[in-house]
Amino acid sequence: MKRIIITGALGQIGTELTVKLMELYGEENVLPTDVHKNSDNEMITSKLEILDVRDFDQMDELVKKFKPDTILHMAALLSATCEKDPLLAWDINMNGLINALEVARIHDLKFFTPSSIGSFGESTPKKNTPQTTIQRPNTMYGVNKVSGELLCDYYYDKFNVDTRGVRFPGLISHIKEPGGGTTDYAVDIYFEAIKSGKYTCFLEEETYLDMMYIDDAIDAIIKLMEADAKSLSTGNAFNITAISASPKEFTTEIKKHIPDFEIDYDVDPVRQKIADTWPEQLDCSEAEKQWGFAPKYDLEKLTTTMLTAIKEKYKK
Ligand code: AKB
Repeated sequence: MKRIIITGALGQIGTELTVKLMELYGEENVLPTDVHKNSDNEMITSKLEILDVRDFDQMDELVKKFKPDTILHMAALLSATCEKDPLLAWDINMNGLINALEVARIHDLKFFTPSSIGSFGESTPKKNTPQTTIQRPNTMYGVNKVSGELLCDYYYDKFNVDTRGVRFPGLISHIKEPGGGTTDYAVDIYFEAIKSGKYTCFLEEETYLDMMYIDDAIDAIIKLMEADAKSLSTGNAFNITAISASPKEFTTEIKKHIPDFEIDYDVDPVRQKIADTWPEQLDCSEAEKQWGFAPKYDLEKLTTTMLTAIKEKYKK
């Protein structure tokens, strides 16, 4: 990657990814885009171009002007939001994706887009979930993610577009909060632990899901995009994860820092139903073997990092 355009640059992943890319590749070589400009991150907003990913002409125009060699397509609605408005989810997630793939085909760009643990379903093996396995999700988000994986494979086979991607677990960050995801509790719990010392969780205490700290997620994107194509059997939809944990385990870890921290449960049936169809622990051996995926944060290190950073934020 030398010159990069990003969609969804103000989203949960996009915000930190854009900053990291600007540091690594130079601010002048990164073009952040999003559908709005509401952020206090000057580094991003000063360069940001407004782009609705459903508008192919607008995307094509920006690519013609900026002349990137890579597009990182991050703009998407998350799982719980998709269930509220499935047609809007299809419109943004699928039409946005095919537009990004088309500009990649026409302008010969390297391409990245994230899939998710949401691409799996009830009939998928829950533990040690293989790289290639049953994918029959029953959520609109899952349908979008599986379709997206197939579309990326299609563009790779049919048009030789260098499409790459990973299946992300729940991502945890203290800089930008997620919006509308099923795994969002794993971010909220840290903020509430610092703000009020208690948290009401919307998933059941024994619900295990894959999770990862945002720095590991961003390293994974960059590592995969920089990997030699010859070492990859497929570029798409690699399983990756760092932590498999439940709300109860997050609580135990937080209590080591804040012994009086309290949790109770008010389960949201929509998000619980989604979580119950997702795996508990992905097998990441293909990502490890093919491009050296190696996350650095376990639950202990993640918890110390999150609590320290959030405490600092609220001191100001
Ligand atoms: C969500 O919960 O929707 C996302 C995801 C796991 O894809 N964080």
